[in-house]
Amino acid sequence: PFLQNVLSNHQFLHSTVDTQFIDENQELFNLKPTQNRAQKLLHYLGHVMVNGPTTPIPVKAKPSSTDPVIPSVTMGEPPVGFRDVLLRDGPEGFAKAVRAHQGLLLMDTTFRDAHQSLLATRVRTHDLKKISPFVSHNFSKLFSLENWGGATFDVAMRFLSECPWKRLQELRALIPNVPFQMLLRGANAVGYTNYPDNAVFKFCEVAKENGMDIFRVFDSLNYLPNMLLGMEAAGAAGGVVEAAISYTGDVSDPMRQKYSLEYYVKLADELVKAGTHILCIKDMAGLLKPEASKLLVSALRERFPDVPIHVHTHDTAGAGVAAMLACAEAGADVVDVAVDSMAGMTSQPSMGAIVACAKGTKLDTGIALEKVFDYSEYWEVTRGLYAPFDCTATMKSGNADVYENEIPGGQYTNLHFQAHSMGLGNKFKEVKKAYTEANKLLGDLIKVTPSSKIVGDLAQFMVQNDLTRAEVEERADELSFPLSVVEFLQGYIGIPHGGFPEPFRSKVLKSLPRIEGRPGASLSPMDFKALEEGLRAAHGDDITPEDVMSAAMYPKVFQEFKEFTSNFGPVDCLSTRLFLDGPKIAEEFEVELERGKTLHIKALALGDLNKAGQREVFFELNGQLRSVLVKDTV
Ligand code: 3PY
Ligand code: ZN
Repeated sequence: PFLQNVLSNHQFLHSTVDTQFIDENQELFNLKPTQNRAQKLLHYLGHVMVNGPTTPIPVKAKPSSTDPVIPSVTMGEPPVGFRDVLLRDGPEGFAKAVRAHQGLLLMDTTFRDAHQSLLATRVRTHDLKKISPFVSHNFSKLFSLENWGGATFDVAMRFLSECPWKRLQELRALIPNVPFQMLLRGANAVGYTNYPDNAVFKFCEVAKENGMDIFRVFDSLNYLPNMLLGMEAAGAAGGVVEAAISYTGDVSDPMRQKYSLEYYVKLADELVKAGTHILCIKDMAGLLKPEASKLLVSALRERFPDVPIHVHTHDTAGAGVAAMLACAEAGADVVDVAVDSMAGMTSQPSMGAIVACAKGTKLDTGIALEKVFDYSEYWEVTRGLYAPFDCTATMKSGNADVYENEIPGGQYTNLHFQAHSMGLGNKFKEVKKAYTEANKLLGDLIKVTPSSKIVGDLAQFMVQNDLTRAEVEERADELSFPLSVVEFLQGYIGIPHGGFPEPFRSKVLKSLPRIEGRPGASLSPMDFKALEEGLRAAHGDDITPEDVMSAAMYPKVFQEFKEFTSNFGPVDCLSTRLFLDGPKIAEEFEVELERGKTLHIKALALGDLNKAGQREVFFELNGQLRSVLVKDTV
């Protein structure tokens, strides 16, 4: 780099060089690390060896040292699957085929919601890719594979330093026959707040182009105008629209009137009228008991004989298998499961259990149980690599208290982690109680991202300040509430069923402005051209339309992700153990940068701390000695 600096120096090129040249041109010493991918990866590995993991680790456990065995796959093309039907007959034809199918269909959530709920969304593309050919060859009977959306988009860039679009492209290439499904947070797309309408439309368009098939669209308040916007965006992109009614309360309890059977049926009417291809009940907290399943699904089945019904749940209380079988009995076409070793607790119910229970009945899934065992074994060992994020480090079981606090699966584990990281395991009970109270304060909401975060923020505020519901209500005009709570009351994410809680809202907001109607309607469109130009100026010319969408959704996270990879290279090529923990001294390993380009690396030694607070880390790279200097920040 020094020589390059000299050779590109204006004075050096255009004048006689004398001995003062170097003294006068100190910028020659701005030595940037070389642009070589291998050297950048050594820099990353050296950094992890000296300073530990770059991603926040919630529990002390280390990644397991056992490597997963990839089950063998037969040669040749995978069998025909529902994606072939979709490509041939379009979304309407696909919906008809689903409805006409005999037996129960499954969506596998292992690639998305299961690890979002159990492993803090940390599963990397590296491990998803390895098992993808097996899924394609042995699970061609799946209705879909959920592998994108929800929190995966944000976490991929923020914590895994990998591109979420590349995940989609790579999985698509490996699994051509099973439809891919994503979770779209309606007008919030894959974020936590409403985006301008054109951003939601463009997002769906680019997602579809990159291989997404089915868009499960929900709104965290079941606010119809937001849902319709998301449905329109997914439909305009050519995707299968699966409008999802978020479920809360208990339709089998006559005492719970706010979210009654009539409420859900009326909402379903609107979604079917708006042309949804598939109707989904999204039970994000796992509250749908078998009796409620029977009531709700049979009411919808009777009213919409031609619309496929798809049910999502979480197994937090442990009743997930029973509930999904009850849904199927009552006429649901598809239910959500995760492979056994990634199922249960706050994740989805077990695939193996449902496949086994349905076998030989009219609900037979046609899936071979032995293949489920192999799939599960891969995930059992792979899950060990994510031990630092595994909720089972502290949480030992599900809990039927979810029927009371109604905390969604993913948030349940998050709050549990948070309570434990405060050093007080028994604080969790208090947080859950406060969550129940905070929900009542806010008027008994549908709770799912982002409304669930608002309730969680208020709960934490109450715990931290030792406030009861009555005290919060009484002192609402003087307390300084979390911003998310204030913005919710201003109408930033839409209008809740039954309206905002009064007089609480007026006391909190005083003269603050209120948004009337759908929030996105008053946001000016996003200027994609300007955004793209800004990105090119900041990061160079290889900005893709996918990068523009990443920046549109998460501007700061995207910028940090680009900076990270420009320093540390393609860390997504590293195995998960190396990514999280770095190599041990004397460890030899290979890193495949791309097909046919593999690095052979050996970690040799870690130098002593020098005067500048750095350590030199020595490697052998393809037989040659290399070293990197790393600042020791520990
Ligand atoms: C998400 O929005 O990420 C969810 O999983 C909601 O259930
Ligand atoms: Zn879920």
